[in-house]
Amino acid sequence: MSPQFTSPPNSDAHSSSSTSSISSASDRRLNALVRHLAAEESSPMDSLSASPTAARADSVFAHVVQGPEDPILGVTVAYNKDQSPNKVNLGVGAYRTEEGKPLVLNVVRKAEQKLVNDMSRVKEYLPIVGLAEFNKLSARLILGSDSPPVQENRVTTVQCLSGTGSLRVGGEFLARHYHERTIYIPTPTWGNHTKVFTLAGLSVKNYRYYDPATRGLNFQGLLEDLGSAPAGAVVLLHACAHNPTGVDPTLEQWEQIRQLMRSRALLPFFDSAYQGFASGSLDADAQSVRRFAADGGELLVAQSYAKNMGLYGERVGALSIVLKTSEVATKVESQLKLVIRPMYSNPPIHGASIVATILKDRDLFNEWTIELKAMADRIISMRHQLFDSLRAKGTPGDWSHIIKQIGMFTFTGLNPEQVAFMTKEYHIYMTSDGRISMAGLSSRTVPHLTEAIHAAVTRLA
Ligand code: KET
Repeated sequence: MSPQFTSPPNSDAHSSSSTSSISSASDRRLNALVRHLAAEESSPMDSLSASPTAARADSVFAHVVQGPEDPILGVTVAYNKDQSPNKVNLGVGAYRTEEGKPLVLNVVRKAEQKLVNDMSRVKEYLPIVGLAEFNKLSARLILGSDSPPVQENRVTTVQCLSGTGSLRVGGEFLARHYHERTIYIPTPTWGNHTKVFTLAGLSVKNYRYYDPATRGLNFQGLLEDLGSAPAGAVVLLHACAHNPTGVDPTLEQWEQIRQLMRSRALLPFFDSAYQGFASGSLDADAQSVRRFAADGGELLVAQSYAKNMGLYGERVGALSIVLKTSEVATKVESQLKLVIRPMYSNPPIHGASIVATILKDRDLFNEWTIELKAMADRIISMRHQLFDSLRAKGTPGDWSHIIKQIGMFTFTGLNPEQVAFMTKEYHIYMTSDGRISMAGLSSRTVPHLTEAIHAAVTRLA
C-alpha cells in the first residue's frame, strides 16, 4: 500500500487568505511525488522494522528499492562503464570538439580570469533573485534590448539553477498563483518536462507535435490540440531546436500558433535551452519568444546557459515572466522569492558572474557569438557528413531528416531494439527513443556510426 499524505501543516502564516490554495497545491505535489515513487517501487513497505531494539538489524531504509537510471543522464553512466576504446557517447546533449573533448569556451576562460583577478570580489550570498546585472542582461538577450516589456519594466527575471531550475520555479509559481493548473507539453518532448511540472504541482497533458511518418511537424494536430485545450491552460513551447525531434515551426507557423494561443488565452511558457545553437544566431533563435512578447501579452521563459555558453555544470539560467504592467511584475517577483527561498535560498554566484561579464562587454560578447556560431556550424557539418556517409554506403531509408532537423539532436527514427543493438555491438550510446546528439559526433566517429546504423537497419528492419 502506498503511504497516504494528509494535508501538511501550513507554515505560511502571513497568507491566511491563500492558505487553502497553497495547501491544496502542496497536497497535489506530495501525492504526485508518492505516485511517482510508488510507480517505481515493486515491494511494499511491510519489511520495514521500526522496533527500537533493532538498532543492529535492518536499516530503516531497507525497504527502499533501487531506482531506475535517468533515461538521458543514465546513458552517460552506462557509457562510462564501457571499457571499449571504440565507444561513442551520443546520449546527453553536451558539446564535444572534433577530438571528442568537452569544450570550455575561450571567452569563458577570459571572463573567469577577469573575475579571479578582481580582488574586490567577495563570496557573499546573492539576493534571493540572484545577480541583478545577470537578470537584466538575460532578459535582454532573450527578449531583445529594444523589447517593449524590458523598456517598460514589466518583466521580472530571477536567476535560477540552469534551465531545469528555471522551469521548476516557474512551474511552482504557476501552481500557487495561476488559475489554470494544466500545462500542455509537446509529444514527444525533453523527458524531464513531465517530472518537473508534475512535481511542481501542475497537471501535465500533451499536444501533438511530431509526425513520425513525415519526420516533420504535425502542425494540424498541434493546432487541433491547442484549439481544444481549456481556455487559460499553460502551453510549454520549445523556443528553438526542439528536443528531441530537431523540428521547429516556421515563422509563419509560429505566427498561427501565437494567434490561436492569444485568442484562447493560453499562457505560453517557453523553454529556451538552445538559443544560438539552432541557427548560430542568438537573435534568429529568439524570434518565437520575441513575437509573443511583442503582442503585449504575458508569457514565461526559462533560459539556460548550459549549452550556448558551455556552462553545463555551473547551473546558470534565468526565469523571466513578461507581464502587463510593472506593478504586477513587482508583485510577481515578490512571490517568486517566496518560491525560491525555501527551495535553495539563493542561487550560486560564479556562473552568473561569468555570464554577466560576457554579456556586458561588447568585445567579449562578440567573441562569444563567434564561438557559438562555430559550435553550431560544427554540428551542421556533422549532419552533412553523416548523411553523405549513409548515402554512400547505400543504407536503406530516406535519411534527409538528418540534414533537415535543427539544433543539437537528430531524431533518427531508429527503434529501441535497434538502439540496444548498436550499443551492444558497436558501443554507441544514445537514448532509446533513437535520438543522437550530433554534438557528440566527429569526423573520426562518423564511419563507425554509419556502420552501426547500417547494420541495425539491415538486420533489425
Ligand atoms: N530544456 C531542454 C529542452 C533541454 O533539452 C534541457 C537539457 C534542459 C531544459 C535543461 O538543461 P539545464 O542543464 O538544466 O540547463 N537537455 C539535455 C541534458 C539533460 O537532459 O539534462 C539533454 O536532453 O540531453
